[in-house]
Amino acid sequence: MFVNKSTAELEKRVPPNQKVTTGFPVLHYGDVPEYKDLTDWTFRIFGLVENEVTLSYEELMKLPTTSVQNDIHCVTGWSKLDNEWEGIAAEEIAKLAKVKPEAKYVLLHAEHGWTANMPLADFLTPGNLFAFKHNGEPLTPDHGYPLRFVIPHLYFWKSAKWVRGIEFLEQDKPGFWEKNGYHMYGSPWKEQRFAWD
Ligand SMILES: Nc1nc2c(c(=O)[nH]1)N[C@H]1C(S)=C(S)[C@@H](COP(=O)(O)O)O[C@H]1N2
Ligand SMILES: [Mo]
Repeated sequence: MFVNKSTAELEKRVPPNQKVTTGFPVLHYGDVPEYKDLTDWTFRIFGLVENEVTLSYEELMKLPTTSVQNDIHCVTGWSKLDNEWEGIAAEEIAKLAKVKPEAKYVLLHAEHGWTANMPLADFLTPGNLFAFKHNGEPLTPDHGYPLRFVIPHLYFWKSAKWVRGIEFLEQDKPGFWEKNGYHMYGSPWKEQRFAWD
């Protein structure tokens, strides 16, 4: 299966107790949102910012875009290597609202009230993006259409699908899975799967 990759390379790229998959599993809680069109869709940047911003889909799509390649690691044990994503860099979104110096954490808000938390510094790590394409194709509804966050250095549950906003906070606040026993930070390299890890 790993014909093109040496064992040494895989050891470096695949965190402990993860298995590489060539498929793209679909995992989430609740229903896949359905959109007739995106005229009512908005993306809200709020919390500890100088200017709160609400973007329409059209406005969002006018922002500069970026492409990145990365590996993703789901807490259920699969990793998927060499994903190509196209979207808007996390820094680009933060810049729009001017984040206040007191902000130290972010909470991503997705459809149906689903949330995911992470430190601001992790959110801003170069390579993170709000993606609208995966491997050259628009995101499918299952994988987060029209927009999902991607943060490859944390378990994939932090990569909110159907993301609708970001809140900047002074204190860390558990998101959906974090309230349900998952780790507040979630590093796959340290195997921070559950709250007690
Ligand atoms: N809005 C939302 N985003 C979510 C989730 C969810 O339940 N709701 N699940 C997370 C989990 S646990 C994983 S592993 C990934 C799965 O993404 P995929 O279905 O594209 O593989 O999405 C994450 N993003
Ligand atoms: Mo997951």
